[in-house]
Amino acid sequence: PISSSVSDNRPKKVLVLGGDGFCGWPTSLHLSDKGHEVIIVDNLSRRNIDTELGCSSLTPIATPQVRVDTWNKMTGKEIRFINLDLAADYDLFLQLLKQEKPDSIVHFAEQRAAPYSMKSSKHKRYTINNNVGATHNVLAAVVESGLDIHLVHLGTMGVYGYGNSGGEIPEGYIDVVLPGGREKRILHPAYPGSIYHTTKCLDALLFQFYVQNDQLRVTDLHQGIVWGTNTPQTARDERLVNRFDYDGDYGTVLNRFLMQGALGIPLTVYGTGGQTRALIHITDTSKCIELAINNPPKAGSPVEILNQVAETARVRDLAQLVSQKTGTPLQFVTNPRNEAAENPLQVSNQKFKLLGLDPILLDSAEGLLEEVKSIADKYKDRCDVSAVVSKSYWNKARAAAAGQSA
Ligand code: NAD
Ligand code: USQ
Repeated sequence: PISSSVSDNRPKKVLVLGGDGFCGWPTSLHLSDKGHEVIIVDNLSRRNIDTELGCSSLTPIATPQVRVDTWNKMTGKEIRFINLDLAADYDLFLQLLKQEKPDSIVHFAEQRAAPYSMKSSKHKRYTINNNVGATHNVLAAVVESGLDIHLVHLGTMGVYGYGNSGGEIPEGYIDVVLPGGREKRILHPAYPGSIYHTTKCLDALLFQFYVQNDQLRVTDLHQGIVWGTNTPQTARDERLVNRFDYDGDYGTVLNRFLMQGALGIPLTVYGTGGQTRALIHITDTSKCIELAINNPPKAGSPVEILNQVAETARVRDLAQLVSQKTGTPLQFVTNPRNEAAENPLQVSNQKFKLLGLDPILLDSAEGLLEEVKSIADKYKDRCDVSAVVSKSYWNKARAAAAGQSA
């Protein structure tokens, strides 16, 4: 185990909050496959946002009921699905905890797109209220239940910010000397780049408070950008297929480029493409979550923070990689976001490595890159090309530069 955690490989009862989403669904199947009892809690807000935006997953995802039924019949295991809004249905969630007494909660259930969070005041307010509200409800309910439940939360690399140069980003904390000479270990300063990323910084403060005040056991995973679609479990049946977001709000960079490459749409590099970001494949996301639930922090220890990343890469290098594979050219577009045009990024991922993760790296992921491209090719008739361009601007100046109104 890592310094402040204990190794506990027993099968567990796990609530997967947001278990219908891109990361949550494959993780639910992975945990079930490994012998854990899984209960998915999700209010299907992501599917409703697709309706709001007039787009949908490139892959035809089955309803949660069909997904769960297919898995249960195929494997003889039992995943349950509960439709509940974590930001609104506090009493129902508390009742669920008391009834099910889970060992662990994996919390994916937040509005996770930075561009969506920046669309308008309405979207900013929704993202803050939903994400911070859901996280706080989960924490308050764990305390009120009186149960010793380990909470594993999906945070983001974006809490550290991308404006800094030099030095490896540590896992969550830095040692400082305070005015007066006192030495202290503090949370790494937060430099969020969007309202969405800001919610993850606010979450981190809530965790710090509840761990200190109520001795909750909390693990916060600062995850990089996830790429890929299927995992060994979701590939087992068409009805288990994972979602594939490609639109300007929810599509993340490498999956977007692979999809654009497969369809011959010029690869939309924002600005100079000098932004460096952390990446991880969806199969490794699922593995990391199991490692986290099997290595909970000891009671009384600070929030356990791990960087859930495989490697870092520069956006224009990712575009070039995909361009070489597909022959689709790059298209440099005015950056709709307010972010550093160029940034270096070095990140420690020592803790997951110590726990045994051997992450998938792009250099040796030829087959997996091909797989995403072939999925995009298979479902290309479902693509709405008009949804590819990002229509979210960080501020009025950005919108004006792109010739749009914010
Ligand atoms: P997603 O939108 O596909 O899944 C989130 C799920 O949570 C959805 O199914 C949604 O319906 C549900 N949800 C949202 N608010 C809810 C609420 N109030 N009550 C109940 N359910 C609710 O997102 P994802 O890509 O699977 O990301 C999952 C988590 O991982 C997020 O917290 C995100 O911030 C984090 N993360 C994602 C990435 C990535 O690249 N996708 C990278 C780093 C971190
Ligand atoms: N980008 C392009 N072209 C595109 C799309 C994106 O150049 O077509 C650039 C963006 O400007 C940005 C970078 O690629 O510099 C990454 O953008 P992204 O949309 O892939 O990722 P981001 O907005 O940071 O958000 C995603 C997830 C979020 C998660 C975060 C992890 O949606 O939930 O928290 O990745 S991280 O980036 O490490 O903070």
